[in-house]
Amino acid sequence: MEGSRLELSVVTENKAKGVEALSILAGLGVKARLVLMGKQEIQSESLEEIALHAARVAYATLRKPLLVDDSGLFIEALNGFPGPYSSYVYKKIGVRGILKLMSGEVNRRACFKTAVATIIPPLEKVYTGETCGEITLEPRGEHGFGFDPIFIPENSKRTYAEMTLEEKNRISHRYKAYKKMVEDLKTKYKTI
Ligand code: ITT
Repeated sequence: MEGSRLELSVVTENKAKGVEALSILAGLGVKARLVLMGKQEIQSESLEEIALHAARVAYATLRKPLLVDDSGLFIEALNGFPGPYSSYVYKKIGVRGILKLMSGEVNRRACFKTAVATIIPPLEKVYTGETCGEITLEPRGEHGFGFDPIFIPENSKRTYAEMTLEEKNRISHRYKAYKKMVEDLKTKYKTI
């Protein structure tokens, strides 16, 4: 029954991230819509905590099944910075600022992580995904958003920004978290 199919609202103020999320969800067969709305971010070291809190606040307004995704880039040589502060750091210093912090650093290892919190009453749940790789010496590529031009995932020679959306979505941290989410939701809801 099409009418009773679950629809998830993807809540974010970052349109590029929202479009990417919708594309992943479409590929996983989930009906979703984008709600461009600022999320309330608590200060925490945990992406899971940030995502769940923001999802609860968004649910208080929307009152519809939703997901909030909190992601970040964790750079080993910088002790995991910018991690949960990625949004602020991206706005303040951008990819060039990160490359400056990494100048002369030989350990280029970094991981992108996503925590995606879903609220589908009465259930609340957080799923995580991670893709590791390396920080480049220079930004490369025009696709994607945020730190995509300076991140090369493992087993690739190209940055995320040099990949098409479909290519990134096959291997990304976000895809891995959403896939876990959809597999779990499918065990709970027949109508997803
Ligand atoms: P919302 O909180 O409104 O969803 P946001 O841009 O703040 O939007 P996040 O907190 O999840 O979203 O992400 C923080 C920053 O990390 C984001 O602004 C990007 O700069 C970067 N980022 C997150 N996911 C990324 C990805 O897949 N590729 C490149 N950069 C990403």
